[in-house]
Amino acid sequence: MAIVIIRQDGKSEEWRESLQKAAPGINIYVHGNEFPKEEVIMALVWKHPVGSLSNYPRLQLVNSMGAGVDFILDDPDLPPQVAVCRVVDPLLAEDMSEFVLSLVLGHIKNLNTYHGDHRRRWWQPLPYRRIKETKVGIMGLGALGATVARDLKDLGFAVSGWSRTKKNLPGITTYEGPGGFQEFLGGVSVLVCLLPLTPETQGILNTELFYALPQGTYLINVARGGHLQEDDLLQAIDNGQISGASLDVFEREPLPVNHAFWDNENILITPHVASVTDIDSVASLLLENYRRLKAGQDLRFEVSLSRGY
Ligand code: NDP
Ligand code: OXD
Repeated sequence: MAIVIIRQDGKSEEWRESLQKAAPGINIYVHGNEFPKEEVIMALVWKHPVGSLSNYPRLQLVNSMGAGVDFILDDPDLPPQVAVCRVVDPLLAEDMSEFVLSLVLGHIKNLNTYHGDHRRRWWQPLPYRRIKETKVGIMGLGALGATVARDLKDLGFAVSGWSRTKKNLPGITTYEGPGGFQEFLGGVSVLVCLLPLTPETQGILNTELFYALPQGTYLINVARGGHLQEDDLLQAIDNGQISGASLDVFEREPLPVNHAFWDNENILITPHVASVTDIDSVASLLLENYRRLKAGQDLRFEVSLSRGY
């Protein structure tokens, strides 16, 4: 029995070495190399090539090497009998929280605008906003969203959150389901998307949502590019309904060089780096799932295939 690592970013060998060091007795292979394919029962994947999973006739578990599983569930060659798991890791949540906090603070203190002014040698003081005057709305209160919400609240931000099912998070005003959505948006001056990408959340950042927000709300999308209707955002920024956006994720990554987002001064682009899985931090979780799979035990952080997350 064995594990295969499938990713296309050149980091497979680094992952294999770290995992192998943590578990010398387990056969861990890298997709694309020569090895007996029928040994593989678990695949560790990150944006794997479509079709690659069908090389493994005895595959039982596909474990995302990140928090999201949208790219796995979208794979038409995902064998129907396999379980799908994902990474939930305190360090991943901490990193996300620090990233979102940087973006929110940068926005309320006008840092992106000053960066542009600097390039033009413009000296133009702007009014700034204080933490205690800022309400941040978090879409998605899961492993990442709940941590971000808690940390922002602890710093003195007013925080509201929206999820599918009811939550009880101290100091955070929570709303749930489609019925709670409009109320959740009320009074928000920064909106953060931390939803998983599912058929229900695809395209949720759209004109209808933008105009349900207070005028001048700032958008932060650190979830998936598929949540955002890109033309709707450009229009809402042009009209002043949305004051600007920080975007870390895109429909097409890398963002094509001729994309309109690059030229928009109110959009801050980062290359999908909000929170990156740390090998050492998740090695034990991934190896534990392999052992559980072999022992026929419940897997950790298995996703619901019907719900899509
Ligand atoms: P979780 O599955 O732990 O949390 C998802 C949250 O979204 C839950 O609170 C869930 O509600 C809520 N949700 C799901 N569907 C709906 C819906 N239809 N309506 C309202 N709420 C909904 O995910 P994580 O927090 O671990 O990760 C979130 C996403 O962040 C990942 O899927 C990934 O795409 C992205 N990500 C991005 C990274 C980056 O670097 N940019 C890094 C890591 C992750 P409920 O709690 O009720 O189930
Ligand atoms: C993830 C990501 O899903 O990095 O973990 O986007």
